[in-house]
Amino acid sequence: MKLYTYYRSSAAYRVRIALNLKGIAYEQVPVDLRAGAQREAGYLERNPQGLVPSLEEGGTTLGQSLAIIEYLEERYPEPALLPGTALDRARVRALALTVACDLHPLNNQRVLKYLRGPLGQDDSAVDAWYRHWIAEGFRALERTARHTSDGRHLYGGHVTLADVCLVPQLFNARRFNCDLAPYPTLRSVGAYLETLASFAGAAPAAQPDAP
Ligand SMILES: N[C@@H](CCC(=O)N[C@@H](CS)C(=O)NCC(=O)O)C(=O)O
Repeated sequence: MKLYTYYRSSAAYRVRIALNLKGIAYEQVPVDLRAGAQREAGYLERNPQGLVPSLEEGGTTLGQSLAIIEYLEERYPEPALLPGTALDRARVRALALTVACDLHPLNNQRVLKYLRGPLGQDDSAVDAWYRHWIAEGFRALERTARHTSDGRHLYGGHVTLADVCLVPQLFNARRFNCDLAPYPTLRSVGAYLETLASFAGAAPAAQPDAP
């Protein structure tokens, strides 16, 4: 398997965590987002959206981190990233999608670039935008986590898809100096998960394309 990735991409970071958790060997192909490599013709053939990650296997390429992780979950069921009952699975997916659908896309590089470029916003406006959407998403996650978390995982007592989405988003929020004080449960979960080898090995600083 080949993962097209960028060390600081939180969507790629999710897939790296899932691959590590499942013990799947893979090769990394770095796509330098700062240099615009995601918009080069060769990469667009693989991923028409011009986004990382993409996962290549047996001549086929998949995009969208959550679709990739669900594919891995079906192919390599152990350890399971989704719990045993339909209701629990729906709740875990709801937490994961809060990050992946409602928070992360608003703060993606191309969105921030559009705010800065065509919409003429300065750095302080863009930072305010970024922090606003982190706060909106994290407030809701924290509120839910108070009922679902054991202090080490976002949902229940095992690592799930929700954790795989949370940790990269926490990394991103710290990078943009967001105030995380209002989210003690999220911080506690992140602090524990970051000690696990599968998460630590997927972290941006541990990637071969990190500067
Ligand atoms: N929903 C997509 C999001 C992918 C995404 O936004 N990737 C970002 C990096 S985290 C990217 O490639 N950005 C390139 C750009 O904005 O030009 C997924 O989960 O895979």
